[in-house]
Amino acid sequence: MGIIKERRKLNSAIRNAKTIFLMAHKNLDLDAIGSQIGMYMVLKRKKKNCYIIIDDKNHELGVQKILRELEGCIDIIRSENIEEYLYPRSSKNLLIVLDTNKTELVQNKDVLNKIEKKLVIDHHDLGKTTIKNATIIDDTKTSSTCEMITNLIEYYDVELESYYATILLSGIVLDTNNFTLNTSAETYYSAYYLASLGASAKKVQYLLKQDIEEYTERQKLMASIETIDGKIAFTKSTPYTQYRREDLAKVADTLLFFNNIEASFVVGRIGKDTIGISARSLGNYDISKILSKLGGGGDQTAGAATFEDTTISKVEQELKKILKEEGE
Ligand SMILES: [Mn+2]
Repeated sequence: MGIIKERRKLNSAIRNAKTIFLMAHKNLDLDAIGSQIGMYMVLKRKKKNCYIIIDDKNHELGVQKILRELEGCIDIIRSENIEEYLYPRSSKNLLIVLDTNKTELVQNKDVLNKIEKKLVIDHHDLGKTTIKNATIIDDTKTSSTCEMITNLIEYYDVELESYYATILLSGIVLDTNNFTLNTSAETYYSAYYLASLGASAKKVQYLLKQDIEEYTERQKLMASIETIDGKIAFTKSTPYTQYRREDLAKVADTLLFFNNIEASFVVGRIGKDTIGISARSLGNYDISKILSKLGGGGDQTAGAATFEDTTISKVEQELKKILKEEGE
């Protein structure tokens, strides 16, 4: 309930704002879009002018379904048109950044300069690139940004249609991998609260449904898992298949489910000349420390790195060298 303790920060940020923009990270997922939509509902109830900024051109299936189903119900704008929506007095505009606190990860960095007053609501670790000059509500003990927003909805007794409750629940289900990661009693309580508002578990499963071809491609990565010191799971793709970053991340998530595995690293091609690593840990391995040695980043439990003009096997060698040093 960290966000409730810090509600004064939230209230003082929104009190004087006439127009509020909500922006999340690039490659929206259900926690990002869910927290934006939930926050939109909280702010509408407070009679604020409110816009959701989305620049992504492609969306994952669940996000795509939500945006299609909510077409016309919420005001979504692209960042390039933001000038049309800004309140004339610049001090009356507020930007709320959700589900990330990192400058380089937001939908569009320029927006950070166009709006002076900023509030970050997030559950990831802070770091060197955390957005500057912003009020920050960051609760790393919470499963998801959707859980934080659910706390607000309950606290302010916001009337929420069941469909919106379902969207928030889907964000929690996604970020906890079906209540298996980062799940506390409060996470279950939030799920209970959303269910009491009519959230549908069946509809959540519909939003989380995967594309069968993408699933098959990811399974290929599961065919060549090796373990390092019995605790680290490693896998890599063939040079010929191109994956999306989130596919590598999903495989890294899955690898943590195996007995004794404490950390996972997945290497694959993510662009014509780009190789990516996605990594996860249960907490005993510091992913950000390991990946920063390769020019990547993240936090204790999750991170990624990107390499240009190299090969999968070279990246594999470099990574394994660092893992060996860490293990010594
Ligand atoms: Mn999240």
